[in-house]
Amino acid sequence: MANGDDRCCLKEVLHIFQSCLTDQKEILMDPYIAGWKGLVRFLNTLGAIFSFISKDAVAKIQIMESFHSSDQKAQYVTLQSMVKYELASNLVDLKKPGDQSPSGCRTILRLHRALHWLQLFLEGLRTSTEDSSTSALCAEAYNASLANHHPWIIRKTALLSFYVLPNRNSFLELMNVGTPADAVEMLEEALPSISKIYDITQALYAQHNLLDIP
Ligand code: 1PW
Repeated sequence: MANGDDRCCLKEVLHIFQSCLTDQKEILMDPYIAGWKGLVRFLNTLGAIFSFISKDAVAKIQIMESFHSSDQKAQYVTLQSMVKYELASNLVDLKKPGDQSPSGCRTILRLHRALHWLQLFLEGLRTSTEDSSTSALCAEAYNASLANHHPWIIRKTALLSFYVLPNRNSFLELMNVGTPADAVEMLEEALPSISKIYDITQALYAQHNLLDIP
């Protein structure tokens, strides 16, 4: 569990995600990836069992970082510029990934679905009563989002890992923003940005028929 400098940074993470949004409703990729890196640090404070979940997120982050250090990095400044560039250059893998390395569009789609899970889970936590079960809230959020895209074996492992989540008040305290009530207030303030990021991404991917990239 969390201790010392590894203590949870969820408030900062949510603030980093807030900084993704531009006035033109574009999504900046640098803070999006930085937000995910923070989320991984947070997941790792939840115990070793969550490393199964964070491992895949780390792999996806690394793919995105390689685009950011490539010659084409200027195309990856915003989500919108990435989608435009990859579609125009025929880089989006509409068939199952084989030899070709995964596109940015495919990789972000996975993180986008996972962000929806986080959003639903934190929203559930925010609006739940003190005696609610964190693992049940997490499972409910997972079943309503990411689970629909996972095979049986991953669903089973994910649902099992939720059992180790601490109770609601301890979880809210792990967020390191003060009392559980302070944490709920922080979520109230931060979650609308996460939901905006989700909605903008969802609409952009729907517009370009990218929601089912295998
Ligand atoms: C406490 C709340 C936590 C919310 C954080 C979300 C982390 C999301 C990572 C879930 C990963 C589960 C295991 C990996 C599965 C991959 O097969 C799957 N990846 C995702 C992100 O769904 C699909 O990626 P793939 O195999 O198509 O490259």
